[in-house]
Amino acid sequence: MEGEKYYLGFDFSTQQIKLIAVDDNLKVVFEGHVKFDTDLPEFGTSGGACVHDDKVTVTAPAAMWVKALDMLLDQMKSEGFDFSKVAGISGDGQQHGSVYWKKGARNVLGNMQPDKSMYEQLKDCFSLKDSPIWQDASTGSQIIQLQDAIGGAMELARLTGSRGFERYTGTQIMKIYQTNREAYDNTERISLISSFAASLFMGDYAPIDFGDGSGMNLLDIRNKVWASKCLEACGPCLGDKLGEPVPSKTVVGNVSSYMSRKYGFPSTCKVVAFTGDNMCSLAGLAPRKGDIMVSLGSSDDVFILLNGAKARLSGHVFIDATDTLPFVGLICFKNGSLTRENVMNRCAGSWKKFDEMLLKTPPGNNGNIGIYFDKKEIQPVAMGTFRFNENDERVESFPPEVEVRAVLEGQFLARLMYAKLCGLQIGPESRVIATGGASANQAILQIIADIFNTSVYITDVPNSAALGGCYRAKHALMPEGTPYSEVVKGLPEPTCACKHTPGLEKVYMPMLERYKKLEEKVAAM
Ligand code: XUL
Repeated sequence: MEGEKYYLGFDFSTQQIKLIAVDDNLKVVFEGHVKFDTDLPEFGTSGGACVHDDKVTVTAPAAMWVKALDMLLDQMKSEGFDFSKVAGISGDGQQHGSVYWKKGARNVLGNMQPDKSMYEQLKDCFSLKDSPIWQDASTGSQIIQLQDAIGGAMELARLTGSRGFERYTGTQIMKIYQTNREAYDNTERISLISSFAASLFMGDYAPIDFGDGSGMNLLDIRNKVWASKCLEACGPCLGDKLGEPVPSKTVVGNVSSYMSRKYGFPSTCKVVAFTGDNMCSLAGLAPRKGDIMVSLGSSDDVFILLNGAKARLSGHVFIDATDTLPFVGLICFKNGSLTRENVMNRCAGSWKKFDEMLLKTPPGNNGNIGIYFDKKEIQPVAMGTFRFNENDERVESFPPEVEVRAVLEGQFLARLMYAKLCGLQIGPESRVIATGGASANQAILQIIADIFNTSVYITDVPNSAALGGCYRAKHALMPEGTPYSEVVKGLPEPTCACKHTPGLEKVYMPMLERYKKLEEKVAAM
């Protein structure tokens, strides 16, 4: 292809499809989105999802995603986007969700006619109209069955990177096999939402990539093949229905003739494997080795790049989609900003006052430790507020200035403790990169720096998942062996927001040990 080239990144997230197009210098040249609830109200979703009567089954209609992509591409066309410049497409999907293509669907997918929409042609191609998504929590009994078949939760974590989780695809598939045998038998291919999205561009079944494949409890993450014991436990002939998984950097095919004829993509335009939203978002943030990504949102997420995968019952290990290091560790904490905000409202009334009150107590809070789980926490599985004095005795309340420090210190000691359990080693190269709403709060950043004993940087990359899709598309089209860092080298660097206070490790390291014991106590309560 001569002249200017574009790379497209599509983020099939829970609430919308977001698209970003960049040029060869990674400059954003076009953005678009379709929001499911408001742009496609006929599907009746709320936040892109349908919660069933039992409250734990959560699905989204697969046909809605097809219609949304039609709408987005039509919108790009009508706004004059020049599809002929697109050299590569990649993207991501909300993790764990699965799409069930019925027998004969491959044929329809490969022979779509440009005078009709994809929706018209594909809407009846799904053996299960409602795809389970990551918010589903209905597979408790299947988790027990899968873990029993593999030899326990720890063995499942060793093999696949995570113990059984309700949203993980393997047990979702097992549930469909057990409760809707007809749909299972009538399915010729099971895609993840990511590989389903890539399939729409290719006009054929795109393979599942290693990154998103690691969120299924089905992939042997060290040998990068389906774990046969897991497949057997979840459903008959499952390997055939899933197809072979591939590295995330794989060019899975060219765009379909439908895409070229209808929108004017060059027939040589490459489709690069789509991956999970978390891995793609990480690709958009372009971390370097040694970075600890701390996303401070309604939940807090900690991502670390790892050389090896340790088996643990908390957190998740995924295969890295950028090949910067072999693995990515992800630990998700349900009690993030909202919990901090509750304490702020109760004790200070404003963030300004909260910051002032924080200065009234020294780092280490004179030995007081608080654990605040307003919502049922993921690790440990516990709920409630637990306050301990310097003698590790449980107390009913703290003075307000102690409470404001306790919520932050408790939360970030937990983040550090679980990151270490996941394999985090802090060295001279390490830095914390903070993102998300609360990364604007300097006092919070200082506590993170002091607890992690390293500098904290901030970066603001809206739509990092869609951008990660663009960068990954470009990466896959570069000569074999080009490191990902080469693709993203021109991007703005995160800025240093604060340095750690020398000497405070003497306060926080013993406190981390105490926190660990107190949390164990809380988990056993
Ligand atoms: C990760 C997870 C969510 C979804 C939706 O394990 O379930 O982050 O990927 O964003």
